[in-house]
Amino acid sequence: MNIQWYPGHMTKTKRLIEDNIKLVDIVIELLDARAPYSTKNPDIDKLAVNKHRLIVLNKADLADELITKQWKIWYSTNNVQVVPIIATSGKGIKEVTQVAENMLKEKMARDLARGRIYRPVRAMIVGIPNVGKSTFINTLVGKGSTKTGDKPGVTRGKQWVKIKKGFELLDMPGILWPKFENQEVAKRLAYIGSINDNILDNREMAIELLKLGIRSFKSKIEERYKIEVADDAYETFKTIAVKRGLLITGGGIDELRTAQILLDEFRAGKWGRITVETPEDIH
Ligand SMILES: Nc1nc2c(ncn2[C@@H]2O[C@H](COP(=O)(O)OP(=O)(O)O)[C@@H](O)[C@H]2O)c(=O)[nH]1
Ligand SMILES: [Mg+2]
Repeated sequence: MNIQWYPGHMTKTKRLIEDNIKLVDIVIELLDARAPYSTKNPDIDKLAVNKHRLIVLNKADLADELITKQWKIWYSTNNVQVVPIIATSGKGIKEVTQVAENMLKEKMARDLARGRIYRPVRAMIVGIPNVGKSTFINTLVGKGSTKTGDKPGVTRGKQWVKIKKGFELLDMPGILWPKFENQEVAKRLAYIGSINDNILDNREMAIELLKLGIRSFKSKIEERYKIEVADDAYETFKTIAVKRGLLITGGGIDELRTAQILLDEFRAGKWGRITVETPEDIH
């Protein structure tokens, strides 16, 4: 298997982010908590150099709680704080603004001491497609906030949104690209539904996912499909197809439908809360 995909918009996107990053005090980077390595842009450290950084592990409702804690520790440094959230429900959102404000307190105090004109703290959201940037912005902005109008330097059509007193967010997220040259990463992005399905071999993808599952979360597959999981992924695939009655006329199993159902159910969290990579997997 070889997943081929190339984001043609990369250069343009990169320039846009470089322009916008200049305008903010803090960069909020969204990752998918189910794959916090694979959903991380490889160049963000360079792009956001000298900026305060906050990593948000979104979709925490779908991820393994224990592994989310490991990732939080893994990514935390003096400069980078990590907050798990559920953008769809709003859980953890308040903590994001609190942590951001805390990180910027010193800077604000410094500005004040130097007698500088008051100016709100500004943040922008970045992340690869499908990590939940739009959902997060919508939840964060909520009903109470107000658009503050165009300001010089902001790419036309973009606006600052006041989240609370002294805290503004660029209303357009920066869209980053994943580590597209890495096949292991591509597979994990496919599992969580972050790569367009029509460029994938779903059958192969579902069997690969089962392979990973047999290694790392066997009991969750057994519970979901009420089967005994075999060591061999294709055997397990067939067992699930038969159990679900996914057969074709004339005999045999409907492999395409089985694959689609497996992937859809996994992505919807029906196998349980699963993270497809741990910090240990990546070094
Ligand atoms: N389960 C779950 N789904 C989420 C969460 N946040 C976003 N989503 C879903 O993820 C998908 C992509 O979200 P979107 O905001 O469009 O991502 P974007 O491409 O980064 O802007 C949508 O179907 C959202 O409903 C979350 O915290 N939990
Ligand atoms: Mg979006």
